[in-house]
Amino acid sequence: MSQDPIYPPNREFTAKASVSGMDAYRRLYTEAAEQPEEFWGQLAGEHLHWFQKWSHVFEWNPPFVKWFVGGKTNVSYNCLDRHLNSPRKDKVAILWEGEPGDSRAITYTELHRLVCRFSNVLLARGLKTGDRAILYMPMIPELPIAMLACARLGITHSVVFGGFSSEALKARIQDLGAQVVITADGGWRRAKEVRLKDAVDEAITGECPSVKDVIVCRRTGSDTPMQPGRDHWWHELDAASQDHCPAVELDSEHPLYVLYTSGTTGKPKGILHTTGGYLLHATMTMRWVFDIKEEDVYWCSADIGWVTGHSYIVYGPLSAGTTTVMYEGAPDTPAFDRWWALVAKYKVNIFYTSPTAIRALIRQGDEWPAKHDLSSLRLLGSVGEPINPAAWEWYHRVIGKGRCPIVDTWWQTETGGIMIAPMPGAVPLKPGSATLPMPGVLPEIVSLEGKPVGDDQEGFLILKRPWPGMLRTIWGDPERYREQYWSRVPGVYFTGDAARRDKDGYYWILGRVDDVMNVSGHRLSTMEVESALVKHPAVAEAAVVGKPHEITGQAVCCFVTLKKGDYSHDILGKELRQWVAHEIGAFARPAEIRFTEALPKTRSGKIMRRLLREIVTSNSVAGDVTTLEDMSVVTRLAAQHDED
Ligand code: 7RM
Repeated sequence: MSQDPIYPPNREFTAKASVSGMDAYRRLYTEAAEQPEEFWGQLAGEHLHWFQKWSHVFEWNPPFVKWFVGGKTNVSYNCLDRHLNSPRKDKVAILWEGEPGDSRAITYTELHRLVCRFSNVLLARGLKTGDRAILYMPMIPELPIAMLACARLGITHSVVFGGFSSEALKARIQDLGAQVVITADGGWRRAKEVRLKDAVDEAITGECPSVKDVIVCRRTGSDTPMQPGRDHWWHELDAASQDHCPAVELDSEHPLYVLYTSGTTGKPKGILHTTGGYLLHATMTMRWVFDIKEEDVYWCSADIGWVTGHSYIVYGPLSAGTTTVMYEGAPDTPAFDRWWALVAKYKVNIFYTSPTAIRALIRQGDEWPAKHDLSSLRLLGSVGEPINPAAWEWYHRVIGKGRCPIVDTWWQTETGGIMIAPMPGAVPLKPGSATLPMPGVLPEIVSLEGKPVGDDQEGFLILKRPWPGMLRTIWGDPERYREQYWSRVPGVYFTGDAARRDKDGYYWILGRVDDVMNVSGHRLSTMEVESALVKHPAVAEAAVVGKPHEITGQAVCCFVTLKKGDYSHDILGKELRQWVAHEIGAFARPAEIRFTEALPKTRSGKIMRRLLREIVTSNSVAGDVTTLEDMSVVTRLAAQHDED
């Protein structure tokens, strides 16, 4: 294996960083590992407000954990009220831009007022602590307002991404037993209206007896039928509401939210996060990983419908008193420079996005970012997938102008917050590696028998200790929780990811375990081959799956999209096979290269390798495809196979 390039933190960044230098990182890490009670107890006291102090920092009855046992706090109070007695009261909390170009700057004082008013609306509808709300909304300020109002009252929310169908919405409403659905007439995406209220009507009419009220925010102003008695306009309820609403003193383990995520079966898992531990995890990682400063403008481009938006658009940033940017629409509307225009307009200092988005933008060419002044940026982040070194280098050079560290953050819906990532003023970066664990995170790479593997050996990534933001259970299914996460390797948390650790202790995430191929007895990650392919100048994106093969066990099958240009598929196909063999080894030489216009992706941007695997294996597609962004891609890929 060739020597990995290393980017040490630059001196200017380190000088101002809240954690400076490796010794400071190691001190934090060691303290958290050796004295977790003291470590987390001190941070919780310092960084969060408590109505009542806890009696124990944590209580671990595997696989169930409680953090800050007996403590009373409130997430909404921590994100809002506590900032109002400080200079932050007039600071912008949410800097929002709609896709059509409308915008709002909402200060902490104003956000607090809006959240209190909406909390009173919920109270007036008869909702109370312990009830559940489904939020099915576009990326408008009313979404975090509704989340914070629920949190204020102890109503457990579940945000359902606005791109989910009415069927997926129905399943989530039913599983959660929600009393209220909060939605909007629609939202704007690629200049088209996404009709949300229609989907709600389709989901609940006659099928969701738990739902008593539907609250509808007016966004697009389009014609929206309202069912008398059940449906209410947000602005009409708001007009009868008031500004004052105290935050309820909640138990530290009170259920804050449930977020549904796809598992290996068709039925989505409701991941439960609770109050004190979750908020501490989100707040501390904002500081450690994003090195957040009082004057920073911070932008995470995710959708709030995914966990990244929960922890790093809403709860983490607001708890840390940050100005958080929110953008409603698509990155290519009206043109491919929309994001860069926003960075320049709002003088964004920290930008956090996904490798998939980066690769899509690479494909459009460097002229788009070149049109805008990106000099406000000081830190870049990546999440959601392994970032291939070629995309990392582009992000670093073309967006960060070589000045900005890139924090590659590994975590999951289940972990609640960032788990493995560099502290940018301390940890030297290696493109493609999420680097080192956060304090309190004890990862290991093991075989299926649970034995640690050696340096540079591929294995299963597990976590040996509970952490504050850890999921508490799967909603309504503690057995599935135990079985999914704590039984594969008994007694430890099974991430479902493969990884290796190099001799410097750096973690290299190789992707989901089910994405690992075995070719002639060689373990080979789909990601390794993809990374090799996208290094080729003609390739925009690649997705690789193992195809059953008589002799070698599996053969490498690649789906490739190309950058603009004229290519002979015949010649390029041969060249790419040779290229991969050269980059990784002859055993990795792809059996097949299939050129395609697009890859099937989930709406959060993850390539659906499972679908591709089914296409190469059986040429048909079964199971849950509700998270798929564009089903037509799959139909086309399957059809292409028929022609082969
Ligand atoms: C935050 C989020 C979780 C899965 C996880 C990994 C993959 C996420 C990275 C990554 C390599 C990263 N939650 N993943 N971040 N792989 N490097 N920095 O994405 O629940 O939707 O997905 O995503 O496979 O298990 S998630």
